[in-house]
Amino acid sequence: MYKDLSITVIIPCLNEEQGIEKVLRRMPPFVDQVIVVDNGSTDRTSDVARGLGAEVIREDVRGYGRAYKTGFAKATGDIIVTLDGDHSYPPDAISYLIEAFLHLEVDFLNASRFPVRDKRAMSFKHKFGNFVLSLAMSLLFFRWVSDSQSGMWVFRRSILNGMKLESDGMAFSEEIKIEALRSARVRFEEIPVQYSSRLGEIKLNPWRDGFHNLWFLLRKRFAR
Ligand SMILES: Nc1nc2c(ncn2[C@@H]2O[C@H](COP(=O)(O)OP(=O)(O)O)[C@@H](O)[C@H]2O)c(=O)[nH]1
Ligand SMILES: [Mg+2]
Repeated sequence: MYKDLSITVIIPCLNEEQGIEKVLRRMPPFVDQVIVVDNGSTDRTSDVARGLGAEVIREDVRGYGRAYKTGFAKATGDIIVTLDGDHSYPPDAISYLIEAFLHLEVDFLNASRFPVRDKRAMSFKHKFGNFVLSLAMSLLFFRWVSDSQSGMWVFRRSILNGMKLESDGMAFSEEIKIEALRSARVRFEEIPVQYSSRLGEIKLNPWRDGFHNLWFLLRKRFAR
């Protein structure tokens, strides 16, 4: 519990045995429920996560977005916090983010990785791709968002009811922000966190996922 609010943390994982151990060891004690959603990892991700007290959910259909939707269905907290299992987003920042969430009186808080302080954390290609996608999303949805691809969010679980979340893949990250931005009931803000280099192997395919996410934005904006 954090100030009378129950907190659920959800972490999608695909072969993150190294990262998930560090993430879970640094999980703040006030977190009530930690859910790790695994889509068929072939390493020890599930065992490590279970050993460190997380609830491990198995989802047979692959995909970042699919993993989140499965996790949301099992979440019980008033507030949901998300992050990657690769130890690139700081679990130590969870209390800071919840404080900002309460202080700013919002319903969805996006943790922006920019400006990136750790030079090894993100390549120029990734920064550039991110900038293009964030600019496109900002123009299409009339609201400046500096990190449309961030995987760390804090939001009220109740806002999920009004959301139409269709992506099963990496585009899920921008889709949930768009759904938050579009809803008149949902107050949206963004603040920076420190981003560092991931442990283990990257699952994102920059060109494929980058173009797919751009196409997804256009469809989401213009498809009826
Ligand atoms: N459950 C699940 N997790 C995934 C899948 N693809 C990626 N992830 C996890 O989602 C997070 C984001 O992926 P990552 O490779 O770090 O992408 P990046 O942070 O955008 O560079 C990591 O914790 C991955 O392990 C998937 O298909 N299923
Ligand atoms: Mg990552």
